[in-house]
Amino acid sequence: MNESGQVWANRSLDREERDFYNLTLEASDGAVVNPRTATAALDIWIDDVNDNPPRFVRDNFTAEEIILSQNTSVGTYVTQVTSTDEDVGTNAIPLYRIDSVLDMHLSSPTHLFTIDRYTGDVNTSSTFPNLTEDYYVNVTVSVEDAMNPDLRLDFLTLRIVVPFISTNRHSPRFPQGTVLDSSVPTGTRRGSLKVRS
Ligand SMILES: [Ca+2]
Ligand SMILES: [Ca+2]
Repeated sequence: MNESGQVWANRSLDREERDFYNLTLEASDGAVVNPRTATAALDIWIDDVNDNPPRFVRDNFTAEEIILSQNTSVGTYVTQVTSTDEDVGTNAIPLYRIDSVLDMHLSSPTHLFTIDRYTGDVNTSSTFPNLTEDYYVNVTVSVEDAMNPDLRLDFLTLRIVVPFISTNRHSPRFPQGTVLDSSVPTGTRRGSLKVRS
């Protein structure tokens, strides 16, 4: 503070570090003998600057696979991605997008999933193709700062697995030449009969 009462910051202030200061100001008449003083309180709140990008919360996704049924219908909820932003208010609004989709055949079935830009909800938007083996697809989503798209994007890859389940279309049958005889002698030991399906 200078002699005219103007208050200055000695260094840059960061709301994320500290958002409130309570200063006590003292004025003196400068008398050598019996100086008279007065005090006043000054509260200072630090406004936020949008200087932090949103970052994905990764705890649930770093190592886990999301397993979906082969018969999953269109519009099925898959998961919700979330993020944090050290800023506050409108400076902390995230926008989500699907950045890329890549399956095990190195094709890009972008039609399979959608993401809600505001909530981060991921849903299916198509049925899965007919499978002959387990199907793996990586869905990479991105998040950006809604009010400052120049800030760095963050990315998160969801690993989705659709297990192949064989349809059981054949009834079991006995091997050719098997003779079925219901007249089993008393005392015959319990055994087993192999069938093929
Ligand atoms: Ca800030
Ligand atoms: Ca921000």
